[in-house]
Amino acid sequence: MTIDRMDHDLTDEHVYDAVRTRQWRHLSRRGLLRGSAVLGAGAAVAAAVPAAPAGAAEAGPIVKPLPPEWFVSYGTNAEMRWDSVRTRDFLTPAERFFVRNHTATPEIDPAAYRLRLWGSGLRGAPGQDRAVEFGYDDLRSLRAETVTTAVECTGNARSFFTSQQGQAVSGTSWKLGAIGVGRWRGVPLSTVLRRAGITPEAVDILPSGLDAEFVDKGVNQGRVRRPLPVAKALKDVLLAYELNGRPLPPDHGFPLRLVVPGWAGIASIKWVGDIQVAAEPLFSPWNTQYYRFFGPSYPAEGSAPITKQGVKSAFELAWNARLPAGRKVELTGRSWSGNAPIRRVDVSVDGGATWRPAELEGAHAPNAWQRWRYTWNRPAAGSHELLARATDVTGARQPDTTPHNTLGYIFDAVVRHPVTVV
Ligand SMILES: Nc1nc2c(c(=O)[nH]1)N[C@H]1C(S)=C(S)[C@@H](COP(=O)(O)O)O[C@H]1N2
Ligand SMILES: [Mo]
Repeated sequence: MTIDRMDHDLTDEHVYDAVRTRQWRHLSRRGLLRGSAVLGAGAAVAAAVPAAPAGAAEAGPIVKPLPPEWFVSYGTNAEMRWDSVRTRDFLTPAERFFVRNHTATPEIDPAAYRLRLWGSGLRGAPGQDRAVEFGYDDLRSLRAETVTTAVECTGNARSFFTSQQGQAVSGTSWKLGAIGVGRWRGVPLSTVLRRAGITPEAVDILPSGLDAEFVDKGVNQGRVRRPLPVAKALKDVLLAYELNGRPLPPDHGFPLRLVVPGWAGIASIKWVGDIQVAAEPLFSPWNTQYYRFFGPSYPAEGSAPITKQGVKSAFELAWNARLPAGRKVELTGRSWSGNAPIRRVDVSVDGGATWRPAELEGAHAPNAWQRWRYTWNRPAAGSHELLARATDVTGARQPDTTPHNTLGYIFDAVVRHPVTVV
């Protein structure tokens, strides 16, 4: 097998996933995956995931309060209500940040916590256990960096496949609230990898969470984990221990999580307990089995892995909000794109017949959202549908419909937001 990594920019999520998919298909066709030394211990099989260090008890699906005025709760997951967003706050407060848990928030004692790095991509005598550990205080004593970035679930807006397009999808029925923008502080992953003795031969890392193993339809998929290329890991990934100036809340990864700017939410592994560093490509169900498009218009084994989040917009309004008739109504909202900054946002207050530009507010921050406002002049009493359609600087614009995929990923079409004017 040729690993032609020199030809590709692996810091680009799309390129990385395309390259690894090709390798994965090649290896599976040749039957090289079972018990294979090619892939190292963390590859493919859940049984190869090392035991978690001590200190991870389960605290409950979600620990923080979920007041109904801030959240719509789905058991292990909870989305932010857009009408709870305060227009003046660019950042999402930690207590209002959406939660996506495959199982449940674990309770981790920071005094017992260790981050363990191991694998064939670390320096050490061949055949020896090349493992390096860091405690919580060790990590906090290293030079810190701060990064403002969104974390968005790839299934965000999934419910609109059904409500707008009449299509069946599986997974949490998110509206548009499975996104938040935080100011994350922590130690650059590059610092920790270098201290652990990463070698020039290392190609992939595989961070695993300390939450319980994920069982999906009777199959134990092991700990939540998804590989990252070393190129991205060394570029701008953070091992975060703070969100918006306070210690990470338990639900968002306390004591330590990855924050991977610009990549799908699943890359930002919470409660990270160990990181395999490998001189070979790594795979996990989260890049071979999930995060692909399945459905009639895709190959039976699924599309290439999904990476870009698309362009989306949301009004800072309740679903079926009631608005006053006969006056000026200030509509506010936000738009964001997985590709690039937002260039313009157009709003329609007549169900999509006519459009006018919204006024963009504030400077654009990379990997975050663009705020905007729009004045609706004296709406008439009755039911209306409000639409917002964003375009980013690459020219990517929200479409009217999104092609169906059965796992309901990347709904990027314009959302029709119902309101009643009284
Ligand atoms: N260990 C672990 N990390 C995880 C998850 C998880 O269930 N377990 N969920 C992932 C997914 S799918 C998303 S969208 C983000 C959500 O981050 P948040 O709950 O802090 O908003 O975390 C990711 N990291
Ligand atoms: Mo997610």
